Formats: sequence, C-alpha cells, structure tokens
Amino acid sequence: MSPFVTKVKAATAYKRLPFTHREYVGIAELRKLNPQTGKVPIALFGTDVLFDSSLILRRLDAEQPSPPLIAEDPATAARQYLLEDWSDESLYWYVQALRWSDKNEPRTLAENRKFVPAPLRLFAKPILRRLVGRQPQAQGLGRLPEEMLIAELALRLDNLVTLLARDPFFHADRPSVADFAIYGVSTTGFSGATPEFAEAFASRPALVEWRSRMDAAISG
Ligand SMILES: N[C@@H](CCC(=O)N[C@@H](CS)C(=O)NCC(=O)O)C(=O)O
Repeated sequence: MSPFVTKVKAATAYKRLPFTHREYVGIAELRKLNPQTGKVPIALFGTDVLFDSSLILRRLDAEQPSPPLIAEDPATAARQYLLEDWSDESLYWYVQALRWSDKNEPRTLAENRKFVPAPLRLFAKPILRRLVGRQPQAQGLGRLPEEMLIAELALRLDNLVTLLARDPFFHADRPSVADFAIYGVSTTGFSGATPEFAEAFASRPALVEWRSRMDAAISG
C-alpha cells in the first residue's frame, strides 16, 4: 500500500541487489526500529537501520553505483531530485486525499485493516482514521472539493506527459529517483481504492507506456 515502500523495492530490484521484504511490522517494533519518524519504509543494511525512501535510495547508490539512480549531469540531476521530492511531498497527497475521500474511505479501510493488530481490528476504522486518514486534511489537499482535486491532478499528470514527450524516463534515457518515486505513487493509485486516479492515469497513453518501460527496467 505504501508508495514509498514500492519506490524502494523497485529501485533495489532495478539495481539487481538481493533483498528480503517484510510487509508487516508491528507498531511497537516500528517505533523501536524507527523512533525518529515512526514511518515506513525502513531498510536494514546489515546492522544499519535507515528510514525515509529518499535516504534509502541514496544509500542504494552508495552500495551499488551501477546503474545509477541519478544523472551525472548536475542540471539533469537537480531536476530529478526536485521531481522525486514533488512526487513524495505533493503527488502522494493527491492520492492520499482521494483514498480518504468519503466515497473511497471504505475501500481504503478494507485494504489497510490487515495492518491493525488482530485484537484491535474491531477498532480498525477509528485507529486508521486517526493514524493516517486525517493526514490529507492536515496537509490541505484533503480539504479541496473533489472535482477541484481531480482537475488539478489531471493538470499535473499532463505536466508529466509533457516531460515524457522529450525523454523515455523523466529528464533522462534511464530511470532515476524521480521515476521510482512516481512509480511508487502511481502503483498505490492503482490499488483499487482510487478509481479516479486510475482512470486519469490510464487515459494518458504516455504514462501507461512509461509504466511499462519501468516494469521492464525493474524486472529486467
Ligand atoms: N518521506 C517519507 C514518507 C514515509 C511515509 O509517509 N510513510 C507512510 C506510509 S505510506 C507512513 O508510514 N505513515 C504512517 C504515519 O504517518 O504515521 C519517505 O519517503 O519514506
């Protein structure tokens, strides 16, 4: 469900680095492993525990420089870093706002229920609402009327289409941190809880073709 987990897994697979993935980490264990932010993903490199998908991708490049996750040219690299950050800190909230809209909330709850410990599952709805469901309201996008949110999202997806008219990946001829971030968010957008996102993305052939290129690059 987490775009940031998908981003890390996809970048690790792209680099052909072996890894094991644990989907479920209990809340107590999560707080112990990552007291700083209490968020996923967390990556263990031997005894080093890293949090934050962007910091984990930097470490992946340090561990295994080839293929690189950022362009050599500084101007291109700057655009890729900025796009990665835009995806993590803005595009993500469009999807979150749609996931927790009145219409989509029941589907989102159904997808997330399994992450609530079994004895507390009866209270899954208030727990999940409090932990994550309120976040889009706090961030702001969750307060927009839905038509406005979807119209703005459509414009941002058009911006991505414009960028892809120039290059097969964002600002480059191979995937970078920008591509992995957007790949993660769009994967969550296709989970089934946000038909509005899925429809907006799927109706833009350039984006669909870009995701196919990403799938090919990740799976080799
Ligand atoms: N900037 C962080 C964001 C991580 C994040 O927001 N993860 C969400 C899951 S998608 C989370 O753990 N949310 C629980 C919370 O906010 O307490 C990253 O890139 O790793």
